[in-house]
Amino acid sequence: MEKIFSGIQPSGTLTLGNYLGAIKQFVELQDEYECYFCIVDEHAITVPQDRLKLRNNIRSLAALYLASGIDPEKATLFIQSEVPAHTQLGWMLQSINYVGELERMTQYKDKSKGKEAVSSALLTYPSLMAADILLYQSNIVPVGDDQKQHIELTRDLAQRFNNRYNDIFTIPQIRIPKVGARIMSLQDPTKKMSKSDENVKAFISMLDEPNRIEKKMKSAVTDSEGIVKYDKENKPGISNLLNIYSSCSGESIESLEMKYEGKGYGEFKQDVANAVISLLQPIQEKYAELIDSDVLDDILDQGADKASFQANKTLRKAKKAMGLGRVKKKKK
Ligand code: ATP
Ligand code: LTN
Repeated sequence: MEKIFSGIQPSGTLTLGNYLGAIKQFVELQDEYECYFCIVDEHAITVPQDRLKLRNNIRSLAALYLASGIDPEKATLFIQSEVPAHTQLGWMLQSINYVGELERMTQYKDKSKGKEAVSSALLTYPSLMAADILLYQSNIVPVGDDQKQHIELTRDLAQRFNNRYNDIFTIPQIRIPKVGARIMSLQDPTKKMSKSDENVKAFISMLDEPNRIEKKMKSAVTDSEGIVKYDKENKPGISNLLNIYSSCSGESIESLEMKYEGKGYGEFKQDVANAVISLLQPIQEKYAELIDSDVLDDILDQGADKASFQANKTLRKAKKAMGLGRVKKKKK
């Protein structure tokens, strides 16, 4: 069975962008592939985090994965820092990852821009991400559009390692959803919707209450033309809302354009809000049942065991290929 790996950072409450770009496809894929879904807490600490908030975000992310439909009978759900092989292979991959290629990563450029203290982990983040993926011999990595560059680097690193040492790693392929791959900020539709955005009006959290969702939709930036039409260049706000509506409801963008012909933005925005609310409500109900349950801990414990077993197999091979550690002498 082909393998899948993907991760989400516990750097805030998940947004509608995370759901439509990532989790929604994870749920669809778990029936056909051996899946590993990870809460990448070691990636989150590449920028400063408050320790109590981080703890809460980790647990909340685990509950949201499950509430969205990840089935622990089918997929392995675990926390990155509970499987030490990730940082171990991450370090080894740093030794073949060039500073020049790391400095070219747009995520690094964006997150370090204008900051006085930039951690070295923010720069070497892609080596750890490559380790995440390669440890499980993943064939496919489902992610949103923003992660393309990191996956390309992962492929380069796997090939470099295989050529230089031994053929250990499977070369993974990226999988980007056809709709919903890049949900934009509601306040600046030229920027992606991000859970760590300082302006809370810019994103819809998966845990936002219905009236909050309505308010955020109403204040979403659009244009003054008054025509509901998909045109990414000239109407980025409306195009983003159409994309959200289509991803939530399953209706095509063309049929939505027809439905709103001659109608104003007010009615359109209200309907987008309703589509988002009906998508999120059942997830929020399940989340409320899960968040304080001990079932969650059992699932994460089992997930860490299963993941460690697979990850350690690959780690042993990679260490041997690089010449790390020792070969024990046979006892006489
Ligand atoms: P941060 O704001 O902390 O950088 P983020 O919200 O960008 O986080 P990640 O944890 O980095 O989210 O990403 C988790 C997954 O969600 C990735 O597969 C990513 O591609 C996807 N994703 C993130 N934002 C969006 C978005 N706006 N549209 C579609 N997919 C997204
Ligand atoms: N870098 C990703 C999160 C991430 C990931 C991964 C995604 C860490 N490790 C492995 C896919 C596979 C992000 O910032 N969205």
